Amino acid sequence: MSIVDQTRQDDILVLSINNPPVNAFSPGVPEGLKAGLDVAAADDSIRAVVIIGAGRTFVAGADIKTFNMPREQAPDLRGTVEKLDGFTKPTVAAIHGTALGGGLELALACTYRVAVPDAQLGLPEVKLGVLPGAGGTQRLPRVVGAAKGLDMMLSGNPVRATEARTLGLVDELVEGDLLTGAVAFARAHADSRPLPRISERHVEGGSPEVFAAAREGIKKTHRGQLSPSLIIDLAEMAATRPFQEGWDAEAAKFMQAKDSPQSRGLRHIFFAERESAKIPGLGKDTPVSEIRSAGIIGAGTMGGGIAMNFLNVGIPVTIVETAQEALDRGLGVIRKNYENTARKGRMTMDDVEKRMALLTPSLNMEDLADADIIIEAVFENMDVKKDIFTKLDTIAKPGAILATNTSTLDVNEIASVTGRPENVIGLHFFSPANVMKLLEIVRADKTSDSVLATSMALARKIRKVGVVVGVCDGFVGNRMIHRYGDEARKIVEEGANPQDVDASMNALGLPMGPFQMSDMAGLDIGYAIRQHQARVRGNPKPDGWLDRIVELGRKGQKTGAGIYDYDETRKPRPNAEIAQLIETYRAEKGVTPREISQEESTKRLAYSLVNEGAKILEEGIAQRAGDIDVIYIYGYGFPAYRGGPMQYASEQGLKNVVADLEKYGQTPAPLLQRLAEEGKTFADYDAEKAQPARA
Ligand code: 3H9
Repeated sequence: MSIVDQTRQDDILVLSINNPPVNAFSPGVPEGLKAGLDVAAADDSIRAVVIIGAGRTFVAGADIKTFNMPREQAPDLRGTVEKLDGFTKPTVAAIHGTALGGGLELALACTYRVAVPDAQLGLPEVKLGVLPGAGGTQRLPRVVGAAKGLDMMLSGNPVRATEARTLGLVDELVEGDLLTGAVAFARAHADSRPLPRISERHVEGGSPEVFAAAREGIKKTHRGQLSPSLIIDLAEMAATRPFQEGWDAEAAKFMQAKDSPQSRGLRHIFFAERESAKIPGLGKDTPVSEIRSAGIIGAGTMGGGIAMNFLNVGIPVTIVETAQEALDRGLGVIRKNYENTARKGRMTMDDVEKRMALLTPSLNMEDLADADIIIEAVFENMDVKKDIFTKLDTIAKPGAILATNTSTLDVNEIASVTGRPENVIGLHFFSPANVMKLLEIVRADKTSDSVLATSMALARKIRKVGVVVGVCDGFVGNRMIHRYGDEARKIVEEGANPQDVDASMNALGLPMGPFQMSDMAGLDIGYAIRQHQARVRGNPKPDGWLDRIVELGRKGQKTGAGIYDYDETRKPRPNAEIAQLIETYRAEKGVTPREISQEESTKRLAYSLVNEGAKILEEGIAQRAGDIDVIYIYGYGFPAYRGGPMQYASEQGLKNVVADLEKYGQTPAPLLQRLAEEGKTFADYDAEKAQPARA
């Protein structure tokens, strides 16, 4: 079978695109389609053409891997679309699976579109920092109107074929075999003339107000991003200018967006996320067990949030506490969370009850004897955790996965108290655990491949992005964030105020700076860690300016006051007494405060993450730099359009990063230094590492 297969069904030519896994528009596809159209044009006995995808889907878009190719070598999607639009016989796109991006643009250039009811149609380019570049910005609004077109292109979310039919995007739904239905449709319309062409239509509802509202909207939804504003400009052209003008402008703006660091960052994350699901050395035949029931120990904020993930996908949960009151409180919070969601219209009260019915409260750990997985989510104390795992070892059925939600403690030590360390793993959820998409999957020394593979599959099932990490203090995310916190406190010590430090990270696109984040997480946690580490290392009691704030009883948002003051709106307000406390602290330490620019603050903070990340990579705690980026985007709010901290550093040039680290008194990690000297990026490092594994 060639990449575009031609078959005849009497008077209809069927062009079947066969480019697994998702029939992306890769080299060979445009050539195949154009050749098929030439055959159809030259043969009078062919009355119409059907274009269909082989396998599981129609075309899921341009091949993103070809975005780095020189323009002349990239697959000619626009040329194919132009040829289709000017074609003199009817063409029918037959859609199943997904018609996304360039795939939908291809379909929009056909005369007609038919689809199976559960097909998805959309223009998700904005999620890759680009814009529909093969006529989508000009054709979609001409079919669905200005407002809906903008909504689809700015959200990037697809619509189901049933909705697409109502919108006029699909001409007919095919209930039975798609190819049979599409051929019948093509035959029925083979002689209909003139051929309807979307490029000849007008945009409905394209008033200046609609575009002004869209421009206002993206300030909130896509702050700091390039491609959404280009999309609006082009949709406005579709409404106000001749087709050809919009079509030409689209080509130029597509290139502008594609060549931006933002698009490189988003494309990097698209592939890094998929790569993070792959574990080198873990064979495809590694047995994966089905998780049919879960046990959770601890009904606090974390335990409750974790339970919700299971309930949401229909897995029954037994949740264990030591006291009835704590159990009641935990269940109450879960119910309230669901009821709030129902109030917002995102689930029905019936759904709430169904989920709650899957939840069994218990005061007895013995009730976990049948659970396929047991997750411990009690407070961070090694002795308590060891005690729980010792008991679990006698209670859990053979083969059950025993997981700890520790965020810092040594999973090997926890596993060592059981007689089955191969079944023990760390599953580090991020707070709020029912919302945050990240799951750090901590592979301990003796964790079996099967337990690891089952945990990865479970992550997917409960709709998390699972990333495998190794055992060390804080694993990947928190180990890096500790260095970042240290640097943030140092910058204040040297002269900046906390709000300027936070603003320097907001400027990079993080919704919260380091101090806003620690106020939210609770300052007492970091305080306890610093005290503990000092004790362990035999150091004097820590007495930083932040420790002094905590000692005033200001523990962050939960006490209404931390580094900032808070009211019910939870908006941080700087406090004059805190400013004074910091000043006094500097004076005591003999520090003469100096002006610190936003640029310096941003660099020092971002690069402290990167430097620790490089050490983590060298130690093999993270498998790839891309994994670290995925962790930071899904767990810490690092903006996806920067591609994560490691990709951001690569964009800045690792030579420059090393020079800046040295300038600001940090010692660059050896790996960072090596890559900088060799003129490489972290992506090069990942590729280097992947090479022997694939060979
Ligand atoms: C575009 O079209 C620009 C045009 O407007 C203008 C051009 C001039 N390219 O996600 P999965 C790979 S922009 C290359 O795990 P699922 C993916 O990496 C594009 N590769 O499966 C993975 O590889 P591997 C607009 C692609 O079933 C494998 O396919 N389109 C592409 O969970 C399976 O993917 C989009 O943005 C691609 N376009 O989800 C759609 N797509 O196995 C992006 C996938 O080696 N794609 N791969 O890891 C998706 O949203 C999902 O992949 C899809 C399937 C929903 C299709």
